[in-house]
Amino acid sequence: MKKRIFSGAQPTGELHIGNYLGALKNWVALQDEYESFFCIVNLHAVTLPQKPEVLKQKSLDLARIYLASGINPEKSTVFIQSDVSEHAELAWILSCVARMGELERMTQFKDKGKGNAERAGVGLFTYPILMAADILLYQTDLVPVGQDQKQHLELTRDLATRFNRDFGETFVVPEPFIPPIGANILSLQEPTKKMSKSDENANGSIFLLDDADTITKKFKKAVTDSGTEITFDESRPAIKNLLTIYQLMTGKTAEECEANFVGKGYGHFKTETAEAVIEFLKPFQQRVKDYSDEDLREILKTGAAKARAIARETLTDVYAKMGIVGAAN
Ligand code: AQP
Repeated sequence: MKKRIFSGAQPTGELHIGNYLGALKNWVALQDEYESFFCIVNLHAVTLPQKPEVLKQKSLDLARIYLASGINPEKSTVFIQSDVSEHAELAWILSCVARMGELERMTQFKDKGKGNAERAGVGLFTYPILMAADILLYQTDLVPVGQDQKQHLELTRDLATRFNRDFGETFVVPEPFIPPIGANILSLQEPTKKMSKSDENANGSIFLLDDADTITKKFKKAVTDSGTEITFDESRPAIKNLLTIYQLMTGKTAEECEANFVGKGYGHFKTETAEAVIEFLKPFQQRVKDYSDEDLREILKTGAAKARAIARETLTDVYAKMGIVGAAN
């Protein structure tokens, strides 16, 4: 039997090359080896305010991005989170297993709640519990994510272990898969923080659907460090970030990348990196046009049916172990 992977992205804003390099690229690479579940996590999206019509369309658009990235619906199960209500049910159960103190330590809540816990939504606070439910429902072995999700994964493991200890062996305790390169692509404008969909400064992110002109302009405006050398130097995060993007887009080794820019200036480096990104995104942007909303709905319906069957099996086991048995069954 193949081992399982589960991962997802929120249908909020525009996906950027950080999402692709940190997550989607690895999903595509792993889907042959693993039984794969890729979810569009629209219940996570509403932890921050969303416009209903936009959220609806974005959910379909994200499915389109998954497929254009190379997710094959014949091999992988692609579905929308809200189509499988077991996610919300298990999240409730796990919220009775999690501790306040554990959630208070989550740095993403501190960032997204802007340090104002009084005003932040409760859903934003319990977001990692819903994420744990997403993963544990499918008895997931491996979770391919970017660096920013590592802490949430650790909480997922803790909740699974605690539940197994208290109620008997129920959940597979999942392992994270965080790529050695590309797990934390930084903003082009503020290279101390990650590239982000919700960044107010759009120049910080290269979106997967940006046109060539926009990409060129964003790289031209990218912040650099002092000095002139173009090397993978930890102490110069802006240059290291641009070089990492160049490396992942061209498939060159680190040595080849550094050698390529010996004696060249930042202007040349930015132009060549922009060109590499534009070239890389060209076929992807073409493939995005291949799927109609109708095609996507069919794929998502099939995916949800398959996901639901597995999710229900896990939840039935959880309820039985906890003695949650209604009069109807
Ligand atoms: N900058 C990044 N570098 C590498 N990986 C990243 N991921 C996100 N940002 C980077 C990974 O992309 C996957 C899907 O992310 P998400 O939709 O759950 O959104 P997020 O993690 O909250 O980050 P975003 O895309 O920047 O959105 P906002 O602005 O809403 O926070 C995840 O595996 C994530 O690790």
